[in-house]
Amino acid sequence: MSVVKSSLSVEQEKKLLSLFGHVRLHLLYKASVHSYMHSAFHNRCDGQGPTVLVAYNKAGFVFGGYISKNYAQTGQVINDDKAFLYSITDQREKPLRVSSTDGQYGFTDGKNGLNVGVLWFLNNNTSTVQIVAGNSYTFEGEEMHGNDLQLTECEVYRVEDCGGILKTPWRGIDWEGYSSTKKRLMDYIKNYKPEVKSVFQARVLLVGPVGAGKSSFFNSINSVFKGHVTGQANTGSAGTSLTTQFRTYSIKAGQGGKALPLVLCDTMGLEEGPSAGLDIDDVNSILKGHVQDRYQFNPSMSVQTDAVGFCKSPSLQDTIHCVVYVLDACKVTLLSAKMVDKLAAIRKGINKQGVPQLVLLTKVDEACPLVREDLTNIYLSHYIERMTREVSVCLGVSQSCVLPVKNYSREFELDVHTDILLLTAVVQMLRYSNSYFDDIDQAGDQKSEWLGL
Ligand SMILES: Nc1nc2c(ncn2[C@@H]2O[C@H](COP(=O)(O)OP(=O)(O)OP(=O)(O)O)[C@@H](O)[C@H]2O)c(=O)[nH]1
Ligand SMILES: [Mg+2]
Repeated sequence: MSVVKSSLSVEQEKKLLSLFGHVRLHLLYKASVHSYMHSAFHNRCDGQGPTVLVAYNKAGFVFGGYISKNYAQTGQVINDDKAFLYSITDQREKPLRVSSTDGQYGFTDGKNGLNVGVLWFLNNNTSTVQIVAGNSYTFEGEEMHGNDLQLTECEVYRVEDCGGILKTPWRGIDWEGYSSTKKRLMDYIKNYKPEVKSVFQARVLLVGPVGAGKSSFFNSINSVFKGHVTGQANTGSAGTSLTTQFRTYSIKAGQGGKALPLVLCDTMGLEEGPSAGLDIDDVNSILKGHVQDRYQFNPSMSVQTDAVGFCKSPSLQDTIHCVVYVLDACKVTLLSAKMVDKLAAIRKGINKQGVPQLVLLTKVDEACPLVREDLTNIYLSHYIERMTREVSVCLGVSQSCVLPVKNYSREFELDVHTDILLLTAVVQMLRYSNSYFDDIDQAGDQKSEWLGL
């Protein structure tokens, strides 16, 4: 699975977004990857609801059209009074926006690409924009595209409405006294003691699709306790999992400080295919403590009992005390049926072992423009609230188990609001680990049998 990336620069994206309310853009189609063929475009863009076409030319113009209705290849002229053409250049501070002078004529829903007003993109399966007769959009060619109709790239994005700001937060947090909140959360973590004598550190397993932000979460927590942004675990974007070893990360409370009573276990990412990425048997072996630090996963084979790094007789300290599903908030609505089934099967196995489970919803900054502007909007964001609800339904956990966070990804310096969300998530992980220890305490000697140790 290759990663298709937007060609919009940060500045261009900002200008494009300024044409809408609170929306996020999801890239559906890119000509340099999927070709200029109509069929490639329609396969990816039909039935997707509101979309915006983004065309690029050598003259430096980014221009195209927004339509608020589905492409469906009806061959009809569609009444769309929200449709518009736009143009962005480095020279212009604000985008040019041209609405239809006649709402009756929004765009033509043909089989041969997209025709908004006089601009016909992908006509004849080529990168040349055709000018066709029609006067419902009025503009100067020089202003719209610099009279350069040869495209260097063409993309289509689904435009997703994020909703606005809620009147009351959907979850409470003390942003006001933020420095004392951060200290209180850090102290809780430093002073936490597992409720079972033989265990010194709660072991929390991070599982989730490739690129969801598992390794970044460890880096982020490590950064908070180090006092500056660090990148011990490799992170990034690749088609398959960047993390191929099982890693158990201990975190020190400051430079030269004591190890925290927490171990974050980072795994290879989950993939859709049956014999790709981490699988259900791997998760079971990890849960029971058989897999040691730096075990090298083989994506096409489950954990091998005779491999280096396989522990035959694990102790309670080696087992997993809390599982955290890590999911990208931007991709919640795009989780494939195969991935949902895989997660459900993993969850079933974990339920059997009685290990508490939480969900970490990452990349909230990318998912909601209001949160990107100001992280303290997180519990006021309609969109993030909706995503936490959707995730809870999808995985069958309660909404209170879903923890939205922003990992450190491109920053050099710490930010106190980012830290508070990250630390809040860790505190929940420790509390949930405690409920596992409570169960063990109550079960007494039966515990080994339960765990199958
Ligand atoms: N903006 C933003 N980017 C993030 C966030 N979390 C992770 N990223 C970025 O997402 C990409 C993937 O993150 P990783 O931490 O490598 O993901 P992973 O789950 O460990 O992926 P694999 O090891 O490949 O399974 C990286 O480029 C990160 O910088 C976040 O909260 N916000
Ligand atoms: Mg990773």
